[in-house]
Amino acid sequence: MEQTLVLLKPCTLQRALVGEIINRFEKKGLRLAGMKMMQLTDSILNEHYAHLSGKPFFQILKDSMMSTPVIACCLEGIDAVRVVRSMTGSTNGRNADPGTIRGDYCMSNQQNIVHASDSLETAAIEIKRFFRPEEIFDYESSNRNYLYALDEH
Ligand code: IDP
Ligand code: MG
Repeated sequence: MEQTLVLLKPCTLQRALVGEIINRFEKKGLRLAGMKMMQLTDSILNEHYAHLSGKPFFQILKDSMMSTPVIACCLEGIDAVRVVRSMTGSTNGRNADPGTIRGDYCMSNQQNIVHASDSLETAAIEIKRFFRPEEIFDYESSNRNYLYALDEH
């Protein structure tokens, strides 16, 4: 099973969409392996958004991500990284396809509801960045044989 990291951004808490977004992932069949509220810091955001450090919006992005706590989720499933990215949609909510989270819930390029890991390698790094090992849970799920066929495990 793959694991991927999702952050529910401050805009999602402010707009009271936390339950609705988590509901989408749950309904899809992704399993929560970890979830917590946390206040992000400049240093974790410098790491997390290092690929954007030269961009003019870098500071605004970091300030926005620190404006309230976020909800960090570790989601698990077969092909979870790709599935969650496709449910998330394009970065800019105005361009994201209807039916995706960003396409359905936002109008912004930056206040775009969720962060989602973009590759298996990134997901492993990001889960470690936001969770301690004991905060990720491997528990029995009774519906596994109904979420997946026996030969998909
Ligand atoms: P992603 O979240 O779709 O993976 P990235 O390029 O990794 O997109 O950018 C990380 C975050 O930085 C985006 O989710 C968004 O909040 C913000 N961002 C990216 N590009 C822009 C931009 O051109 N203007 C403003 N904010 C941006
Ligand atoms: Mg990204």
